[in-house]
Amino acid sequence: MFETIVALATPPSKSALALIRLSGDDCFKVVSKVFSKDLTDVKEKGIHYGYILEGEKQIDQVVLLAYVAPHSFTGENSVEIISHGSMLIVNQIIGLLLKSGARMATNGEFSSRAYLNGKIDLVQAEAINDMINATTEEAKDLSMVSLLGKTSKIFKPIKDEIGEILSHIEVNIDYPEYEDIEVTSKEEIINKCSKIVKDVNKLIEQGEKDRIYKEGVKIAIVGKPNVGKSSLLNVFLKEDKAIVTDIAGTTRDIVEGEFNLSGVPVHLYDTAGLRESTDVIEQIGISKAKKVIDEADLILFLVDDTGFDNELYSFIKDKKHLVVFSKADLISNKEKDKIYISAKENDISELVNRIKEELNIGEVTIKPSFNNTRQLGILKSMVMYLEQAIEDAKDNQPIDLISVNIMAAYNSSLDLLGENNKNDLTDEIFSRFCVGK
Ligand SMILES: Nc1nc2c(ncn2[C@@H]2O[C@H](COP(=O)(O)OP(=O)(O)OP(=O)(O)O)[C@@H](O)[C@H]2O)c(=O)[nH]1
Ligand SMILES: [Mg+2]
Repeated sequence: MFETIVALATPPSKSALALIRLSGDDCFKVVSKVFSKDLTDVKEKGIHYGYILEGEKQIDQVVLLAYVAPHSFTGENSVEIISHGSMLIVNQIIGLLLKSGARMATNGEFSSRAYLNGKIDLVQAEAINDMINATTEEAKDLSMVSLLGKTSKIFKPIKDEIGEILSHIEVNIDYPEYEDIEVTSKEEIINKCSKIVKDVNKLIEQGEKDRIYKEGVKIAIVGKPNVGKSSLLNVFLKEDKAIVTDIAGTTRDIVEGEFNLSGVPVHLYDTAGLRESTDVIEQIGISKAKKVIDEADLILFLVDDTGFDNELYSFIKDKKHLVVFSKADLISNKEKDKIYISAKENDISELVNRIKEELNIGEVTIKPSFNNTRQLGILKSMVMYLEQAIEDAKDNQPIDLISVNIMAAYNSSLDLLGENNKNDLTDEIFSRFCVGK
């Protein structure tokens, strides 16, 4: 039996309307204590118009949606109250519901209940959070595919195939006297596992490609003072975010911005020009720049007509980078194959193309994919277990030893969709959700 939980599902600020949701077995009882209509015996879903009451006093005029278990998002009795969107009203209503027996929901608790009640699997639950956090249409579309259950669906045959191999192995272990079966089984194990490894590797490849649409990439602009780093950031962001002057050492702190590069959310960092400095503030800026360099997926190493600094370059050359020649409007003899930009003339098209090449950003095809760290980690461990099983089978190891790794792969496949015992790991996943979702 689940307690009745309550949370505001809309942003906690002034708006035309607000949506407060509740879920739990006693949900209708709790709500009836503060609503002008008695909903205790509600038998079917419906829309109710009325008042939230504190004793006799009308607190707000509301519309209330009642969902009867199991036909709700969580699979439990649920209510959505649409009130006027003043935080004063919202707090009053939630306060009354808490007094009537509800408790505040924790982050993601509604989704967690939907998962625990078997309404959605773990991949679908993760997709809900991804949908909410998506900043590009592509990221949102990829999440939608998983939310619809299509990603989980393409994985089910793989899970079933592993289960089937395991059941065959059990026959061998239970009836070892039939040697013939064992011989064919080992060959079969190798063939079947190899096919599954191939299928899972395809999923990994697809997921790795799609991952950047969801997670985004970090790009840092690095170089000597005054080479035009901040000017470049401003062109990318299409706003004058960073201060630009002709004084070397203008940027001290990291200036950050985000933009959409063909569907990939790019987190861009403008850094303090790197040089030996006795200025304490500048020194701090430079050490912050070094940290950003460490964490970046790609570095744009900016060079202007004052020349290429080998010492600085050696600092970034082992990281993924592009050498970019700035202030192209001042350069008359451009060399082939070099990347030129002019912030002054708003011309960064060549650089944009090279960034896309470097980060493998092309046209995204929206299809089912497992593209977050957890999912890809599980798929990779499945491959590892199955490859070990194949190797053991080739070495003619005893069948029960081979089965240990196949069993581990099977367990991983259950973890992927969250079909294994629902554990601490799932708590961790839901804790990243918003309250009210
Ligand atoms: N002609 C020309 N000048 C540019 C261009 N980009 C930047 N500048 C000039 O170069 C100077 C330095 O530009 P910033 O963008 O502040 O350079 P920075 O690398 O951020 O400098 P620090 O923050 O001091 O490290 C300014 O006077 C800019 O107007 C360009 O494309 N063409
Ligand atoms: Mg700057």
